[in-house]
Amino acid sequence: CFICLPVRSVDYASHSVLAMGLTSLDKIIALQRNPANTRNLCILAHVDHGKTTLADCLVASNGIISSRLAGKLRYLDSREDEQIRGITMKSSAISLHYSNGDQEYLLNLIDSPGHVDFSSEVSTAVRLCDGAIVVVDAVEGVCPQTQAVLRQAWLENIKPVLVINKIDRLIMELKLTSQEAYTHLQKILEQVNAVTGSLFTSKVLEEREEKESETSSGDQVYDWSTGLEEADDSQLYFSPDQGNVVFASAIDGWGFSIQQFAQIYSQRMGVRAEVLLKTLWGDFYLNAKAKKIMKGAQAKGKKQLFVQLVLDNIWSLYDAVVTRRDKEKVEKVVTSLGVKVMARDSRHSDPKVLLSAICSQWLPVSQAVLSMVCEKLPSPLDMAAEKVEKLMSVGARRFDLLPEQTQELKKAFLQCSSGEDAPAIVFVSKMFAVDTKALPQNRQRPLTQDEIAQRRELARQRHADRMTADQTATESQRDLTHSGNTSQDVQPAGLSTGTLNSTLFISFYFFKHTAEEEQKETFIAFARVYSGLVKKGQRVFVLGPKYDPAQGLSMLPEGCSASDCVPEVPYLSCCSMESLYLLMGRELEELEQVPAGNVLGIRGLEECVLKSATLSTSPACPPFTPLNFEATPIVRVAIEPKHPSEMPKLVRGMRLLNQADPCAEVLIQETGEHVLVTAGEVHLQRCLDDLRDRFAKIEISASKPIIPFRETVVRPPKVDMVNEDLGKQQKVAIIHQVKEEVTQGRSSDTLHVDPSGLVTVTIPNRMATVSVRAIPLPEEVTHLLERSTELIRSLEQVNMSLREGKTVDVSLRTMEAIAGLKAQLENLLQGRKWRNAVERIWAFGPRRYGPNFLLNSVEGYQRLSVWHCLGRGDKAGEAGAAVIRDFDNSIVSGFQLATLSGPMCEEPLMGVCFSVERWDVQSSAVPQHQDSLEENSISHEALANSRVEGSTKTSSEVEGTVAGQSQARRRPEAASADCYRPVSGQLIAAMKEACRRAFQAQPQRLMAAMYTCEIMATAEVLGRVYGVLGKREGRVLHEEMKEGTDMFIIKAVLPVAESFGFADEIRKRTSGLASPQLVFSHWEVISSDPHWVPTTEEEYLHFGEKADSANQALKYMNAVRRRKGLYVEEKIVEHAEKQRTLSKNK
Ligand SMILES: Nc1nc2c(ncn2[C@@H]2O[C@H](COP(=O)(O)OP(=O)(O)OP(=O)(O)O)[C@@H](O)[C@H]2O)c(=O)[nH]1
Ligand SMILES: [Mg+2]
Repeated sequence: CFICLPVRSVDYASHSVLAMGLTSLDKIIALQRNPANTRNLCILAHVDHGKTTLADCLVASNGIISSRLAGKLRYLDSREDEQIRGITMKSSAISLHYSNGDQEYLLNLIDSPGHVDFSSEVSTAVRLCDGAIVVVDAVEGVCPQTQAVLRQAWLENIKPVLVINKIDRLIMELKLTSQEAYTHLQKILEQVNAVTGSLFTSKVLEEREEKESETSSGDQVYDWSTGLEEADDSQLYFSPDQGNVVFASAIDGWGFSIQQFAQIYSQRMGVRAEVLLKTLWGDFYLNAKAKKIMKGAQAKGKKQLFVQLVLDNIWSLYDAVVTRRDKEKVEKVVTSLGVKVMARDSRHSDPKVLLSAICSQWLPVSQAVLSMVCEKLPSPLDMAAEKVEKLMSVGARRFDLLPEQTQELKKAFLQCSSGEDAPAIVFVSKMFAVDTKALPQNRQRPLTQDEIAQRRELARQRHADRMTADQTATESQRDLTHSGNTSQDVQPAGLSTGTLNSTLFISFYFFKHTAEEEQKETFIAFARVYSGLVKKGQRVFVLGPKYDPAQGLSMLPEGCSASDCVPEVPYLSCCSMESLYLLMGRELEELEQVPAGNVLGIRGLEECVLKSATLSTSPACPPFTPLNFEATPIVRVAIEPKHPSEMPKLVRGMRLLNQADPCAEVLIQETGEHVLVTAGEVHLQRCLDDLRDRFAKIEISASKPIIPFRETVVRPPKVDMVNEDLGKQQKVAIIHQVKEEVTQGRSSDTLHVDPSGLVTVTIPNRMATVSVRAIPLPEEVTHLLERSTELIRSLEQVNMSLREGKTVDVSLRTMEAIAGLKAQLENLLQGRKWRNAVERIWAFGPRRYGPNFLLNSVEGYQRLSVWHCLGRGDKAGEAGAAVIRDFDNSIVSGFQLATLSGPMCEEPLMGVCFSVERWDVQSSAVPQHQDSLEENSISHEALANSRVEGSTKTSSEVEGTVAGQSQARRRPEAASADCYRPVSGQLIAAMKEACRRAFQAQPQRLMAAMYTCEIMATAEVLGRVYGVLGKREGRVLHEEMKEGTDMFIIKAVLPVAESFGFADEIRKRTSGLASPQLVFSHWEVISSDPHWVPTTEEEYLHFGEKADSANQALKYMNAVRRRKGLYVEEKIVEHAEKQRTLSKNK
């Protein structure tokens, strides 16, 4: 970006920024009542493709900013750091007025950020809209975020239109001819359509599958194209002749759709506009002799109509004005176009000024874009029934199983009525903080005569008070100090009497002032009304994401409203909307009421809404489906105040930050650290700035980013570290060595490790033993489990409800997906080792849904499989050794704990199967009924005692699974029976120990989180990009040249651990030409063994005795251990040969 204006240096008042521009507030209020002419839309694109610049042009069309500044001001980037960095970091809305012919429209426009770190802000914007403008840079074409936003739009069922922006770059930078540019533009359209096409196909196929499974006929013939042919996709694609594409250069202020040119030329050429509309884009040419438009321009080597009639004009204008600066020609053009150019523009030293003065009158981009938006994007009245059902059915619940009253509400959505009897339904997609002083009610405005008089009177009185205070100062000095200490108890001045009056007034003032200081940020909900008319001060129900309308309706009296005193219902609360605002970019305008179909801001919800919520006057309303977030927060840092005494301020600040950001997570780790989790480096920086300047207002220090790792086991390697084939004998030797290490000195009478890696642990009172083996999972299985987290979670929920004897209303689709997962696992787990393994899966972990599993290989022990909800498992399986069944839960808990933090550096495990091969419990260990209660309580304690690294959230989750149902109750008699803890508690610990030892008996590896990134770079800087990637352990996946440009696109993966500062370094090394975006992609095993020591002569020679120079895994492991305060085994320098040689050489 070449124009960055720090906010402070821009004085908006002097640049004629008007809060409402040329449109009055009353006008907007009137327009709000007509949903047919309202459009809620957002601007989506890859980073830097020109969203905010385009928004500027649209905003300027309403006179809110001057059109000279459009594109330079970036009005909607209201934060200082947005202006400095030149990227948008939050989505913000503005309401615009547009008249098209005799129709007047209200456009609620939301500008969104394009940087991946802020993709959650895109989700919040997309949810509130019916349509979107997708912007694509004409040079860069479709980029990763372009695909991501198209997918998001698709998922939310919103309709997109396309703006191909920065066409000027094709002329000035790439220096393409108009013909080449046409081919280039065609390619871009193809790329965009390919993305939508693939989204559409996958949806049709999915629907067909659903239909088939519903009818489920025994048809064996598989016709892959069914559905695709019938489905109507004509509206789906972008094509200039459909009127859903605009070509633009937002920075120069021009843009057009082919409709405009069709109209211009139909008059000039005497051809019907409809004919031109169909032929202006495509392989048509003008046969001058025959005066006909003919097909086949390319074959005949003719210029396409689009090139001849449209592009050539623009190219010659740029040529005359910018390249040749040909005054005469320019004058001719100006007169022929009939535009007015001011003298100062034509004299300006920068020819671009003149250019944009001409173009923005000739082909104003706002006109082209806004008319396309009004014609092509749906109004709130056009909301599809499908979208409504999707919004209303949360998670796995089916729409037709919702209570009848709830299903009725669908009509309210579709009608979008603002009538008195329509229920109010509002969705809040995010909360944002504004400075309290900036709220309209606190804004400074000119004082009226009366107010001035009043103020004068007040000032006079204050002066008189001060005089009396001075007189009594000596007497009341003691009181002053006293009242200073107890200022909190002080009452307002008016309530007290006597000489204390003024001192009290002072301390009251002081108290009030600090309270105000604290409340500097006010939270405003970013929301949309879907039905009804919301009024200022109205009370509504706030429905949490877990609220169940069926439960709510049964518990609340009929016809009850939020203003009544309602009984307590889970996940339901009441709140009043204190103020309603029209969102005008950086300004807010107060409103009395807002009808259905509009975007608005609401004050007064900060107590009941954390980040998003559904509000309604009807308790039958279900909470909306959660927002689709694309990014996973992955960068964690621990935060401390510079001065320890400011801890409370930090805690409060972090709470506010958590509320104000849709994606940031704030948690307190068990170690007591306050941890902030963000989506990436840029996001982290913004959160820290916010914390420092707005929410905590203290100096803070942030730790280095905490990089997550995973621990896993692998199959024994076949080659050694110098790539020599490990002979069978040697291999055995090495394994023995490892075995020895594991067992050395640690093996005791309660622990036995056999050479094959089977670990047997006996509990202290010798009542039970358990034997476990760790087996690496095939890579595809790990990936599958990782991808299916949500599904496994639903599976676990279903199983839980079945165990409790509840019925569950899961959609058919979810059950099918579960069956599909099972089939896929069966498919992947082939071979003797895995025979029947999928049926025998006991549990997933950690947290019951992680990418590891526990396998039941105990002979003669049959238990329900995790798949029993599918109904195919034989119920007879329940019979078996009843003795050990009682302790089933302990084994699972032990496994959960072991997978939550591994032995290498207490990070979670991944891709490990723990197979329980033997498990004996003596029958005398079976508790009496009463004991079982106590046991549970102790197992709870055992869990709490075992220190689990990770957030408190995770450890409490684990506790909840095991001990949630128990109550701590102790019976002294029982304790005397056994000096050890009761068996189930011991078994948890024993199982955890067994898993850890079994893990250590295998070759262990660390797994690193990997980012993928796409870097666009020119040939000259390519080498340097490779250099930076290589230095940071990155790997290039592929490299290709972008057609029609001299740019290379490199796709690479890079460990998260090496990514900090990567984007900056790349930018510096390539002088700003390449700027990568990092997206979390997957986990990858680091091939080096952190426990490796050289064993052969070659290895010794190659790596030296300590062998830690090349061991990246060891470095990572030790760094994590050090951070967690764990023991780090490090050899200190024993022989300082190196230094000696160095000094000799000198
Ligand atoms: N040459 C040219 N540059 C443009 C055009 N439109 C925008 N730009 C420049 O592209 C850069 C990015 O523009 P923005 O409008 O901030 O892009 P954005 O899409 O809002 O970026 P994010 O919000 O950060 O995703 C700025 O330097 C603009 O001046 C255009 O039509 N032509
Ligand atoms: Mg922007």
